[in-house]
Amino acid sequence: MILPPTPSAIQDRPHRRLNPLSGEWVLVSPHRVERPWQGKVDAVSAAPIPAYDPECYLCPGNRRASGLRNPDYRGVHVFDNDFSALLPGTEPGDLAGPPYFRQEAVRGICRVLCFSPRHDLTLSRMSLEEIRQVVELWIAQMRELMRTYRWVQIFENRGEIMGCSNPHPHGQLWASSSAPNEAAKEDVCQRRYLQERESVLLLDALEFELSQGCRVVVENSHWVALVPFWAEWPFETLVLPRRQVHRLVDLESAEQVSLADLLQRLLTRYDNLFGVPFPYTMGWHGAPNEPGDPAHWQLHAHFYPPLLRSASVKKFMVGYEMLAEPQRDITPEAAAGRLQSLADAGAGSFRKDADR
Ligand code: H2U
Ligand code: ZN
Repeated sequence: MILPPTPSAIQDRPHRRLNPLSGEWVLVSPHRVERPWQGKVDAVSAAPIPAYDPECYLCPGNRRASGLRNPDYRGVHVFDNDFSALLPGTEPGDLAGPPYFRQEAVRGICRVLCFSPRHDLTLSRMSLEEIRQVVELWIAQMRELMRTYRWVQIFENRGEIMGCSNPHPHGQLWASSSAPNEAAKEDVCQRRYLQERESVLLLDALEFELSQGCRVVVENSHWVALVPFWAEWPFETLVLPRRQVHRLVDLESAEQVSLADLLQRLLTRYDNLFGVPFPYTMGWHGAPNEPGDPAHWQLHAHFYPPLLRSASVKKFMVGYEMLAEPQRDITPEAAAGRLQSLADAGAGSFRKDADR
């Protein structure tokens, strides 16, 4: 294995790092961290959230936009999205047209996954057993839909700042007959790495991360959460199983319990970072449902939090990022250091500055 450069050699100078999962570069500008901030500061909403909201379309017993009523559910609850972006009836395939206007029909289904009947909770503040049930739900949905669809994107979009207007703890899934861009890039990159090096990209990266330790945020017997060497978002993390696992459905029950523990601890650190329920988009990537050996794939979850330097300063991927390539100021090592210094016990207590 060829080792990446030690971060210390470039820690305070502009440099680019390659994301080997996407094949794309990110520009790191650590010297800009101290630049004065005169941009937008969003007000952080502090209104108390009730345990049940009669206006919420996810709370038990309430009516949704479609007119359908949610059951009086006690644990997790799934329903087909009333405004699905993908539809099951469509016949997938290439559509005729000139080469510069290529299009294909796509078949799919979208669902909303309620994590809890409690309107006021977040994943980070749910009990280990409740989080384990969410893990079990993700796996059950994946098992069902992987029979029909090529890709099942499970994700959670959390927080007003991410455009998620409803605080009720929930995620979504979109399953489709085609593999979307991010899935396709990761498939190509991991396949090429296996072909060229006869080893698995994310297992090699994890081994190196564990030997260095500087970007590791939380670990337990089965899982590791770290700020990847190539992270684009300031406090981005990657959640990886220690052994090779192709898909969520391959997780053993001990690994599912242990994942609940890791998620609770990671999300508590996120909440403690700026003392607010932390906004993020997270989602799972595993081997697509395609013929052939998925030997190049390692299951992982991405957490992409948008916050930059406080609870109210959001990082926008605009300007150079839209036209050239993503850029970050704080290094992944410094971001991991901040997350390492926070408490991960006492979910939701927003305690700061404890030992890892
Ligand atoms: P967010 O995760 O962005 O909050 O989206 C929630 C989803 O819930 C959104 O995709 C769906 C929206 O289409 N929804 C329903 O299915 N029924 C409703 O009554 C309102 C919202
Ligand atoms: Zn991924």
